[in-house]
Amino acid sequence: MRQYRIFNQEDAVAYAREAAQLGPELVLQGAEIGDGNLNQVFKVCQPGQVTGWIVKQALPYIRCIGDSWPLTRDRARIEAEILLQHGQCCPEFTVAVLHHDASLSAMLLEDLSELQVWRQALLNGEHFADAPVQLGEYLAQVHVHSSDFRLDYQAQQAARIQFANPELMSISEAVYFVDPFCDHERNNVAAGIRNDAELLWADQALKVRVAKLKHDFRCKGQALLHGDLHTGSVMVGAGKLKVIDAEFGGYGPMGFDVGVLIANLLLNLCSQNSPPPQRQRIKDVQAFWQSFHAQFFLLASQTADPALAEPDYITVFLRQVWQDALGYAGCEMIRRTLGVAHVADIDNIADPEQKIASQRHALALGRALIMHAEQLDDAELEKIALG
Ligand code: SR1
Ligand code: MG
Ligand code: MG
Ligand code: MG
Repeated sequence: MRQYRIFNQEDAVAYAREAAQLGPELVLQGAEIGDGNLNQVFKVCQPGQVTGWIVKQALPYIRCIGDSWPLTRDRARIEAEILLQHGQCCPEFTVAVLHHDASLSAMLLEDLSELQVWRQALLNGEHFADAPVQLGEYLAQVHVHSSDFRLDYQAQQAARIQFANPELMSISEAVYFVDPFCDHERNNVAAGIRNDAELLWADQALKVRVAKLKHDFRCKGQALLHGDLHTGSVMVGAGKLKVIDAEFGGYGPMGFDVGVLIANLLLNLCSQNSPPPQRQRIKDVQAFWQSFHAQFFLLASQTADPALAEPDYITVFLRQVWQDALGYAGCEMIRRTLGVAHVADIDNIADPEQKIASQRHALALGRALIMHAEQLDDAELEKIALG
């Protein structure tokens, strides 16, 4: 068992050298490149090389808040185990974990430097046409393979225990379903939308629906979720896609992952001020859902349990996943506008009036998704998203 210490560059290089069995003669350099909310991330490579290895280490607190918000380091072990599990179900689209060390709260990951973060690509106006379809395939694979559609009763119960992630999932519960729906001190509400936020906080019908989504998030343990599937957790390149950052994973409703991804595409839509990229985001959402639906249907039809394999049942099941997803998408849109963690798509808008308009758009669309989840199919989404 190693003694935990917060890595500096030299520590990260030493860990990578040992974990990848690189030998003492190889010259390596390390640099901290993390821009996420939680962890340290180092890139380790040979001088002059573009690609090397990634070292990710959990701090004993939330990085973006500081040591006033302590957090279990065991999240690194849990994340590594979830990524390994997802990698078994869908190696093509899951980042490879090459090594992990629970005592150091560290893992060695494949370096994806040839890819870029999808959120950044969207901000740059770049279009990766395959990404929504690939993500639909990824999510169907990881959801079906960790669910009742593949595991028998005992195996599914054991998996829920094996991948229990109570500390991180209770943070999600707070930042998705509690803080943004009240005047919480953790919130980050821009002055220009304070009135809009107060109207939302007084909306009793909305609160009842959010209570149901929150309750389901805790009780509806359908599949081993990624748990934070926003466009910053997806790396894209020509024909290639990898999903990273599963520290918020654990058993929960499938619609949560589906909805978080949809919401982040719609948040990008809200940040745009011209129809063509807005329409493209709607098409991305539709392509993602249709891909997820088709792949899920195929995989679920192959389940050993004849009741679950019944096509009419799978259709009903997926209809409910879609409705859940719209509700969770609405929560993600509202929490990324009022809560502690925003998205660059909207926060980076330079023009103050356009930024407020985008935030209002996100709040209104988020609310509509939660309130009208039962009435909307993916074709009808365009009408309410574009207003
Ligand atoms: C306080 S943690 C806030 C958010 O950061 C991560 O990226 C997750 O999205 C989490 O909800
Ligand atoms: Mg990240
Ligand atoms: Mg993350
Ligand atoms: Mg807008």
